[in-house]
Amino acid sequence: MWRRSCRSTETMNGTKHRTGHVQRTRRQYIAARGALRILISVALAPVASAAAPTGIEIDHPWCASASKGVTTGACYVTVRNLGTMADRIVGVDMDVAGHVELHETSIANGIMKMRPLPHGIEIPAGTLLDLHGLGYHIMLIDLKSVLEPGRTIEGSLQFERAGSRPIKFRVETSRPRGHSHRQ
Ligand SMILES: [Cu+2]
Repeated sequence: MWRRSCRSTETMNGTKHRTGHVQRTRRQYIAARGALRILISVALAPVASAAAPTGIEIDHPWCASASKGVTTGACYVTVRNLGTMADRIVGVDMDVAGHVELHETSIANGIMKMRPLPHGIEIPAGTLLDLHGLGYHIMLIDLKSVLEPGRTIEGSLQFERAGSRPIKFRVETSRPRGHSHRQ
């Protein structure tokens, strides 16, 4: 094991040294190209693994119903991270609204406040994130249509590691806890 790592270090140093020269023989050029190809495949490896299943499971995606004239809405989802590494929700896409944000609700001195979460929401490995239970919500701003109960709203959640996951939110009559997004 030690011998292998020692040898690979030597090879890397040797390649670095060769590519540092301006004038190279054809053989050296081919060797450098080969090294470059290996570097590219190493660089692509994390991207490939990010697209592979990461143990993210999505459960009960739903949006609160919103009648005609209402311009904002809220959607919720439960996410399980069954993987061995933390992941993070970094974005939400939903065509039903002009603008979509991840929000956190808090109540201070009896006044309800919402704040956007520009850095998303972390989901540590082996944990369950219930947006509804934690005071988080997906905020729909400038709703383009009525959210009638039973309707399916298509969208996607972007995860830092797991990538983009398509989601079908079902519109329900349940009201968001703590506050309403009705105006
Ligand atoms: Cu909000």
